[in-house]
Amino acid sequence: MSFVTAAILKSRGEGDATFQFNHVKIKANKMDLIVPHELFINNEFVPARSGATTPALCPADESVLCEVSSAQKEDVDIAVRAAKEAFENGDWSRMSHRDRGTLMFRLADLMEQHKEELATLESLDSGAVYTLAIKTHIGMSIETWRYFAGWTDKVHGNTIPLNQARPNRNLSFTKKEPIGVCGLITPWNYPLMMVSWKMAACLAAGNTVVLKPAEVSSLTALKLAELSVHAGFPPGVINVLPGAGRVCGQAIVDHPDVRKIGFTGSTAVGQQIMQSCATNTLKRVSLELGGKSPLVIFSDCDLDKAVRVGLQSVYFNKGENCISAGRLFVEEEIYDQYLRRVVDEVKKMKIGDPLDRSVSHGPQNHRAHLDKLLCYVEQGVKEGARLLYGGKRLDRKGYFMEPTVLVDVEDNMFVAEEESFGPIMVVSKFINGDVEGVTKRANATRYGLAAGVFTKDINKALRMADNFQAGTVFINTYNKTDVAVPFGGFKMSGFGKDLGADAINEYLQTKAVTIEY
Ligand code: TAP
Repeated sequence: MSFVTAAILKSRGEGDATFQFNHVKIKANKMDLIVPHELFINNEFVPARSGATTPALCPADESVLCEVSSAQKEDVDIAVRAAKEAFENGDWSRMSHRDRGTLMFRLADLMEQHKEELATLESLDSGAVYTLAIKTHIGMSIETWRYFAGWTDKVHGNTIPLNQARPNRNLSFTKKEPIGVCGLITPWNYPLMMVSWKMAACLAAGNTVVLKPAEVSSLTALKLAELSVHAGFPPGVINVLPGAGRVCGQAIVDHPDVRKIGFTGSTAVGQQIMQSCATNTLKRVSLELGGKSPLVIFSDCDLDKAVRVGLQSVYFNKGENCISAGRLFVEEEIYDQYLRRVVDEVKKMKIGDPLDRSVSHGPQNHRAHLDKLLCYVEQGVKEGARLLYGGKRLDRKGYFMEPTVLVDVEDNMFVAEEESFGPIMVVSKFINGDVEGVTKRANATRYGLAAGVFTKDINKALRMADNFQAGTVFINTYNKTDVAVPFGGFKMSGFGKDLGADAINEYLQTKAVTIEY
């Protein structure tokens, strides 16, 4: 019997009364949600040793959804031990690559079956509008698991010609091996999707995982953990530890038995993590960090599309989008017209309960983030940017902010340089026909996550694509990501790729074997 057959037979499929765990029941969206809220270690939900918890707040009405266990250093030690045992001695370590893929496909199928539940939970916990959560937050997560499940049996090395030790001969070959226990640390903007981008690639490569999701939005990561048990993942392969970054995250980063960190979050924390990895245990690290992505709109574009997509480039997921267009550069000739049309469209956006299917703009993820965004607008106006629309918190319960348009932004202003990570369009004008000048201005940022251009002149578009200093470039579109396309930044937006074939390599190490015969 193969290991995967054994694992599946041993697995506690849905409805198996032997898999019991503490959970809360939440009624929402005409559903009864079963929500795990404790740490997930070695295929069991357990409270933090210290008993510490933090409340999970619903950003739409500021209510407490549940108390979530908060991992401390001692919990990290236990989880890493479980992950190490699973990697070195467990069923996972003996399973064939293809069998690992089978488990990942099973998990994706279960996610699909629980899609509405997952999307509802994501919406409640992060403020994402349900229609987007189902398509992007959850839909793309499922695709990601399937995409990387397909990679599990396609990882292989090379044979390499080398100098012979005559009269004998030699042969060298390389093997791509998993690294071991990997620590994954993720942000709150697309909670389950950020987890899936990293975890699926990491497991497809054969590693085991200790994940720390963002403390403010960890519920879908715990639900994923529950589903992984039903799918048949052996104990210790996936461990999920909600907790504070400076406590639980730092303990994962510092742990000597964690051999790789996959991190998505801010540049400041990424730098700190890289420093810790270098100083303490010299572990490998990949960093997906902040951005301030330029979008250049030429007057020879399809204006209807540039308005529609321009709005999406900023307000998608209420601006809590790493590749969000942080600056729009609009050619002088169409500047006023473009702004007029943008404001007309922004006024039509429906703000409200994210579970309401007609709503397109939900609340910001948490209170501290909303406060930061309001200060950001204030600072922009203080430095001379013109507030064309919005800029205020809505007078209702929940962390709602008006979609905002700041215009006439000069290059040296705070809002021209810093990422907002919120629904704030920052617009500057450029001189008619000044391709070189606008490219220079677009690249004058320490970040390099994404960039975009709208023009019907394909020569101009491709030249811009050549010259943008960014890991992702969009031409006459924006936000168009796909599980098969590598994703990651240049400059201070980090290094290492999520998605696509490149992502698997982030979680593999190469071993060279030489034989004499
Ligand atoms: P961060 O504050 O950097 O937090 C990211 C994660 O790191 C959280 O889980 C956080 O824990 C944890 N963390 C904080 N300090 C830590 C430490 N000392 N050691 C280990 N872990 C630590 O970012 P955020 O506010 O969640 O997310 C927003 C940022 O992420 C933006 O800059 C955005 O651009 C970037 N982002 C980038 C991408 C890509 S793909 N490049 C995608 C999404 C977001 P807590 O739970 O305590 O906060």
